[in-house]
Amino acid sequence: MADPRILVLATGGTIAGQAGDAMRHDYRPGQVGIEYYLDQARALGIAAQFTGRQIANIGSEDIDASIWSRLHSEIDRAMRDDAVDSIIVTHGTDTAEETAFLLDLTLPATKPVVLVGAMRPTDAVGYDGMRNFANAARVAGDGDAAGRGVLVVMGDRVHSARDVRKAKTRATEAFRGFPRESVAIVTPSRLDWFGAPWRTEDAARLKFLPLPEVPILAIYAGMSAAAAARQLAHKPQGIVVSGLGEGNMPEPVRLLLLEHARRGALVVRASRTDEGLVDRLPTDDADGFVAARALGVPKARVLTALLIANGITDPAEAQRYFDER
Ligand code: DAS
Repeated sequence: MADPRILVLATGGTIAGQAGDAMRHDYRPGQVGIEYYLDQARALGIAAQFTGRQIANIGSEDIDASIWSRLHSEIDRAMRDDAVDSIIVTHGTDTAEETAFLLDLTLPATKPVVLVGAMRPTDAVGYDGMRNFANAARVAGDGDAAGRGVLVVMGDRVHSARDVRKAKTRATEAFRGFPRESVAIVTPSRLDWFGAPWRTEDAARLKFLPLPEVPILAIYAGMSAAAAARQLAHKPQGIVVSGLGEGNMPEPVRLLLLEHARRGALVVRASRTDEGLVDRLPTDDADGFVAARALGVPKARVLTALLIANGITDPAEAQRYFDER
């Protein structure tokens, strides 16, 4: 079988970072270009034909709409290009979950799209980027990787874009998944999937459109409605509540959010806790609220903004997108 033809789109991050001193914690993301790891990948003898394109070279804390737009159009085009079998995106880890989920929602699942990063810069003792990249190439080149949407490969695990989040600040196994911890285990020499592809439809679920601002209302013990009102004074089209427990909030804050829902804002109850389903409450129907279900706050915000951009602001219709897997 011919080697897979993999398009690699680089955006920067620690996988392309340098500390200048292997023993120092300090480093700068986005210091080396894409050829750095394509040369290493070729030297390792990874069985793939790589084509590289530098989209950006930033810390992913600086990812923005223009980079997302470039990434989306490059991948959408590659999906239709017979000379490309799969796509790898190298990316910082801080916002990997948002980029992966945004692309997962707005691209077809006909070819593998694998996002990969690193927790240690290229010149650190124990640099993990090349192992992660070799793992990503193994996943991207696998005949069973299509039909799973965007995947994130970090720390010998393969996560689905919908499940994944960065859960640790510095460990090399920094990423977790919920409700599925991961969908495969991968090393440079082996790949074991935990189940069959689940994205049987090959169309994108939503259109990639400019995203409205959707603030996150972080609830804390003793929060007043006045404090919440000050953060929502600009009357946003959507609000994601980073709620207590299963998306709970003080009653005065709920009454305030009721007013925003009644003026047409899409109000989504998510949770500040690490993991757990936020299910619909009997009061949600009357309040016009949406329950985030398995989505944590950052991805609930991505989906809420994308739904509004696509003109989906009816709570019942929006709920269906949060209920999907
Ligand atoms: N520099 C941060 C980023 O680009 C961290 C990283 O890449 O791991 O997201």
